[in-house]
Amino acid sequence: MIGSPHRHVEECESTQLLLGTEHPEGAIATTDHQTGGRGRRGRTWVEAPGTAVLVSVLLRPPPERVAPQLSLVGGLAAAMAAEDALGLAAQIKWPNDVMVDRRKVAGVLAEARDGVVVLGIGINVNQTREQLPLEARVPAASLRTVDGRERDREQVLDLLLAHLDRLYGAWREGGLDAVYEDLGARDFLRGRRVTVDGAAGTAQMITRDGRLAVETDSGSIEVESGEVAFER
Ligand code: BT5
Repeated sequence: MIGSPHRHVEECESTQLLLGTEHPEGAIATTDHQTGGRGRRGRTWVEAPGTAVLVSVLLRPPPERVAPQLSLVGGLAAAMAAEDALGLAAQIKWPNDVMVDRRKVAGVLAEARDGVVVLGIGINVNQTREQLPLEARVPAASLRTVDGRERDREQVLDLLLAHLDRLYGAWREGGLDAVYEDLGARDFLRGRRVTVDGAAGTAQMITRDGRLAVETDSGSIEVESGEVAFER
């Protein structure tokens, strides 16, 4: 069951550092504030103290599963939690951003080490516009900037963990196929003009194995990981 044991600290460098091989599958760490919140590729994740859901989950995926797909599974869980909280649709911008109204409300970081995966999820809940990063690669939003309401972060965390528990269980059993319908229905990039690693084209879809299919001017490619810039 994802969510137990649960360790909460008021402040830490990053919740990703609070979990390791000594913890059982499903253990989580949460905090009110990170002093060195991590994004992907050495980037940082920032938040004003007490405004966000910041959680890491310890997972031991079976060897036959493709661990990088967990960032999509985590993103799907965060998208569904945002949808429940807002009553609005959310999308997943491959590979790890959760979008509402074309803005990023949550990010996911899957780090594999020593046979375990530490899956980190940050959801912007109660930040005001001024508390969100201005210079973000993808424009940022919080649930509060979307509909003006402040929320109990615990409730958003509970929604997230319930979705993640169900989706991770399905993925463990059946791989990405088992959650593909829900994922494909929330594909933000589908049909958009994108640039991936210097190649320009139109995103076709997230494939059944978790890649991004792009139709470029010089043919179809499937991207396994990388940065995607999109035109608004
Ligand atoms: C991510 O990276 O989106 C992964 C974020 C994962 C955060 C969670 S919080 C709990 C756990 N503990 C951690 O230390 N990390 C995880 P990436 O796609 O690289 O996006 C990072 C970029 O998003 C930054 O370079 C900024 O431009 C922007 N950014 C930073 N903070 C943001 C925020 N709160 N909301 C939206 N965008 C943000």
